[in-house]
Amino acid sequence: MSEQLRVGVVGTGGMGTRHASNIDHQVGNARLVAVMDIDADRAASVAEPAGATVFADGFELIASDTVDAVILASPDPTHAALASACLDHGKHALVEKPLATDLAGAAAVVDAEASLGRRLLQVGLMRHYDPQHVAVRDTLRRGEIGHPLLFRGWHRNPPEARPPTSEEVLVNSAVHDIYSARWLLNDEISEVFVRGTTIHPERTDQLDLQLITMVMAGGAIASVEVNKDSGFGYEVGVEVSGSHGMVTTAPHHTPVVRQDGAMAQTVEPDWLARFAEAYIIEVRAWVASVISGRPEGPTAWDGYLTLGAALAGAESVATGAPVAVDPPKRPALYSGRAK
Ligand code: ISE
Repeated sequence: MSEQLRVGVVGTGGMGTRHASNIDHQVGNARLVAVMDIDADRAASVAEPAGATVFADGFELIASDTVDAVILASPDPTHAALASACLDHGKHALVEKPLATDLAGAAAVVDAEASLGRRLLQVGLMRHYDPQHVAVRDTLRRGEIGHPLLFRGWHRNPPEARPPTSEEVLVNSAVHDIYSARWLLNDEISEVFVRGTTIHPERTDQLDLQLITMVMAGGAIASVEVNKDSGFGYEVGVEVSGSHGMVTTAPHHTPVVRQDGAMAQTVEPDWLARFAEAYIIEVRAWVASVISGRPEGPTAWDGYLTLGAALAGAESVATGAPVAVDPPKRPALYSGRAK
């Protein structure tokens, strides 16, 4: 490996562009050497400032011996095949969530990595690096509020150009909250129940405001509100009630202005603004872990389990009933939980 980790980015939508820019400007021991996007002009505009090479094909970028490690930020349905290709080439990858869009795809990635016997993949569940979430985790791990009993999450989004299906709300968005519940409660999900409603009456089959309730194996309970068209911007937070108190993420990063008999605070417009710091911390930690050979952060197994719970949620939407989650045994490779 060269002195600086040579990173290639596949997919230059909002997220891939942010990762590429963070590699280029925020990480001293890495540089952006390759970029691929289905839109060649978009790829060129991201590659050009860094002097990176544009590839026409993601698999070619992964195979190239000019690339040490890869960030996968292409559309969700492409993640599993590209992650598998990284494993085939023995390359580390930061794979944006979800790991796959179907459970068989996620299982194939996990099986391939487990049979390699070493962790090459980290999944981009970036709340793991968000200082506000980390502060909640630290409070919980210090035992300050006793043992955790109830997790509450809220995840309110700006509208998207193409409104998501009910399943996409779970697989693309709620996977973050499912990960947060597992990570912060330090437990696994045993049951999922989802009720949804629609913000726009014409979209009767698209439940874009969902209330997800989960039962954890150890008996704690969790609820998450996912709203895909909040009408006011972006907002994510968590709150945990324990046997001796409660901990809540601090509110928005923006200042509160008092003026003319009113108090106002700007709401962040989207996740790129809200989690800007977390994305930098995440990519720095990923680069450091690749260089040191000590993997960290959310694993492919986390990607598999969060997707499994999200798909159980989709089944619950379809059947109107709670759905039990019963994952296979944790492979030995993933024996230590992400802290
Ligand atoms: C998006 O893909 C993300 O990952 C954001 O963090 C999330 O808030 C949003 O709902 C997703 O669509």
